[in-house]
Amino acid sequence: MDSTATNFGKVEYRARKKKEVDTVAKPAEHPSVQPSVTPLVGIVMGSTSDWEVMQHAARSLADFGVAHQTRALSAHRTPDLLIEWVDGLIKAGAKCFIAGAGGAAHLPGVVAARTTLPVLGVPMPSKHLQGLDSMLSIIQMPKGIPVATFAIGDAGAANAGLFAVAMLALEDASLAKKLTAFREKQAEAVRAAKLPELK
Ligand code: AIR
Repeated sequence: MDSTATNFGKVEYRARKKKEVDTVAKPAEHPSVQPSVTPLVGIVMGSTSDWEVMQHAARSLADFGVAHQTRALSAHRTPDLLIEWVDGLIKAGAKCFIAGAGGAAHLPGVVAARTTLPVLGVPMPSKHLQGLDSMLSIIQMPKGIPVATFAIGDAGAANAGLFAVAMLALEDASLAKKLTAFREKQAEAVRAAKLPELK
C-alpha cells in the first residue's frame, strides 16, 4: 500500500470539488471520524433506497474513524457518472470500494471492471426474491475480475465495512489495535451474556 494508508489519521485536508466534499464523512458528523484528507473507502449503492442497509457499512467505517465517501450511483441508470466517480476516488487515493446493489446487481462488478483495488459487494434484500437475485448476481463473477461477496442485507454491509477496516489495518498499527479491541469487547459481551431463567 502507498503512503496514504500509512498516513491514516493525519489531519490534512485536500481541496475537492464541492459535490465530493458534501458526501465525505466529516468529524462533525461522527466523533470518531478522523479529519483525513482522502476517502480511503468509497461506498456506492445502486439507489438511495439501498441506504437503509448500506448505512451499516458507513457506520462500521465511522466507528473506526476511517474516512469514506458515500454515493448512490447506478450501473444501469447512470453508468458514466459511476465510472467518473470511481476514477475520481482512485485518483484521490482510495484503497478499496464497497458496492451494494439489488436485483440484477451489476454495480460491484462494474466497479471491479474499472479498478484493481479490492471491491466488496453487498447484496441488497429485494422485494420479490429477498436478495437471492442480488447475491447470485454479485457472487457469480466470471473468472478474472473478482468481487468479494458479503451476506445479504445489514450484516453483509456491516461486515464489508469491518473487512475494509481489516485490510487497512494491515498497514496501520493503530487501526489494527482498535480492531483487536473491538473483537475483545464483542467476545466479552458474549461471555457476560445470561440466558433467561426457565419459567
Ligand atoms: N439497481 C439500480 N440500478 C441498478 C440496480 N441493480 C438496484 C438498486 C436497488 C434496486 O435496484 O441497487 O436495490 C431498486 O432500486 P429503486 O431505485 O427502484 O428503489
